[in-house]
Amino acid sequence: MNGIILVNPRSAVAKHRVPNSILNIAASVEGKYPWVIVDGNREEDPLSRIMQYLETGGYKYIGFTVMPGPQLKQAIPFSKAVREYFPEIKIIWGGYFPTNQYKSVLHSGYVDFVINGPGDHCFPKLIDALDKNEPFELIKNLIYKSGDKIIKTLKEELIEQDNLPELPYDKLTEFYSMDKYLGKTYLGKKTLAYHSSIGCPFTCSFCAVVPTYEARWKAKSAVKIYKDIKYIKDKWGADAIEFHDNNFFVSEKRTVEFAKLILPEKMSWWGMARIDTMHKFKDSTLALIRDAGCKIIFFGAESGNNAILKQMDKGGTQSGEQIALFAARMKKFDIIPEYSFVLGTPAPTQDEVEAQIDFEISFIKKIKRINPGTEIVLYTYSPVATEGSDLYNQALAKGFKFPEKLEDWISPAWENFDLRKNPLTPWLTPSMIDKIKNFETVLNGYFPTVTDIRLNNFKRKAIRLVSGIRYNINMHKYPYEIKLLHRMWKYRQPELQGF
Ligand code: B12
Ligand code: SF4
Repeated sequence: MNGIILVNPRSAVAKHRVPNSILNIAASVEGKYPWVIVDGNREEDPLSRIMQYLETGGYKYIGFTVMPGPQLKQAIPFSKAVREYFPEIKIIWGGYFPTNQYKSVLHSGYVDFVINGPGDHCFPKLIDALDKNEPFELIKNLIYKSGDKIIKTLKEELIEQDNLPELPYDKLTEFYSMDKYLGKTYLGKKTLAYHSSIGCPFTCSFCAVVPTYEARWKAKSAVKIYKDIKYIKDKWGADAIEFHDNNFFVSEKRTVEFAKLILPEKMSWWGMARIDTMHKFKDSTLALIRDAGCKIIFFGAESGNNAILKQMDKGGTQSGEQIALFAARMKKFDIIPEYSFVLGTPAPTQDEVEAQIDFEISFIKKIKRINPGTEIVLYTYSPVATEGSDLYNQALAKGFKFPEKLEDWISPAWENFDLRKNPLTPWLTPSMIDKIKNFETVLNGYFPTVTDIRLNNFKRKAIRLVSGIRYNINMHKYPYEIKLLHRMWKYRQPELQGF
């Protein structure tokens, strides 16, 4: 039998989402090959489940979707185990991690193929070729090893998203109930994760989307998105939506069309955007999307310093001034801007690195004065392998190096790198990392995130009270009492848990 096992390694301890990555892949082979899903988020012992399937003899292929970070902790040992006990099974990895780190993945010896970006056409073609024992070398979006050499095939044009097959939601529920995929969040009681577009038209040099999509973007139409969401609302009761697109709001026209369609459904929603793009949106559009349920939008603010924005290749027209103006504009429309900042980019001297961190801290405080409702998410700059980008070249020149062995990625140091807790960039000293982390603790104490639904009013007030003096007199060092409260009340950090 030529069945396919599709694995979503564990990515979160709670708040599980519809596993869109492997669901898209399942859709690509639906009706052609038998497939099963193993969701590490929903299984006590996913490896046993995989082994049970393999022992039936009905499966010849296993595909893993892999993001950096926690998913590697299952993807690596599970792939190794499959190779050891079932060496004839073809192992295929797809997703952001293997696309960006294909060398260490293929050199591991236990991954046969990497899907380079979208797998919707590439995967079924590869399975057809393997199944019929035909050549696979001309299939686009594929990376594989031939002897010691790594071969990358041509990149495919982005696929028209409305032409993709329907996602097999009903079949997914034969494996796992939909209930636990529609979790309680700040937005609603049953939150659906939906992905309505791929790629992004920009080329920010710290962003993993760039090497995969090379400044291209393709989206589903507003009508298609609405139909899918309506189906899930009517069938399983979804009342809120998290749009997982890298850049949901690229087109004002599509946004308006979608907002008009979803408005009567009374659902809350969230998505990711660029400040300069949305700052160009008409007032009427911003008012409409708020009426239609858009409560909060995630923006990559990155830096208040225009020279750093340039260094990051942020593109477009974003500037420090615009970031501040836009925070004020969002307040007027009662939409919460969730601004993420990237601290710790390289500079010629240590003093300049440090001065830049100080600048961002005071800039963030300025944003909070303009619109205290702005949510702040802090990241330290962790290089991504965007070959040819200035920032990545600067990182390499200063001695930064990715691990060569796949297993090294699950060492505590590289896991922290993936979680953007400790970037392992030689120019960022431990005291600078402490400075960023301490500020983050005090900031999160004084402005607890609204997205933490477990934090009741009493806890919010208590943490705010304890953190107030420190925040206001800039005394961020050694914030042990705030850390203690955060630990005691299991404070949620969007920067570690996703969003
Ligand atoms: C949902 C999501 C999560 C969820 C996980 C959901 C789940 N599966 O349970 C949560 C919130 C837990 C999460 C966490 C993290 N995430 Co995340 N996440 C995403 C997000 C927004 C959507 C993924 C998705 O569903 N895409 C939709 C599908 C259809 O697209 P796709 O995954 O690219 O799949 C296509 C191809 O890649 C390929 N493919 C993918 N898998 C497979 C498998 C096979 C077998 C094949 C053949 C093909 C294939 O084919 C698919 C169809 O074309 C992406 C950004 C994005 N828009 O994709 C970030 C993203 C993948 N995450 C990222 C990161 C860094 C993280 C974190 C590690 C850190 C962080 N702070 O965010 C944390 C880890 C924390 C933790 N506890 O795990 C980065 C990866 C960057 C990088 N350097 O590679 C991304 C790209 C966001 C970003 N722009 O920075 N994440
Ligand atoms: S705009 Fe956002 S998604 Fe697009 S390249 Fe820049 S950081 Fe990445």
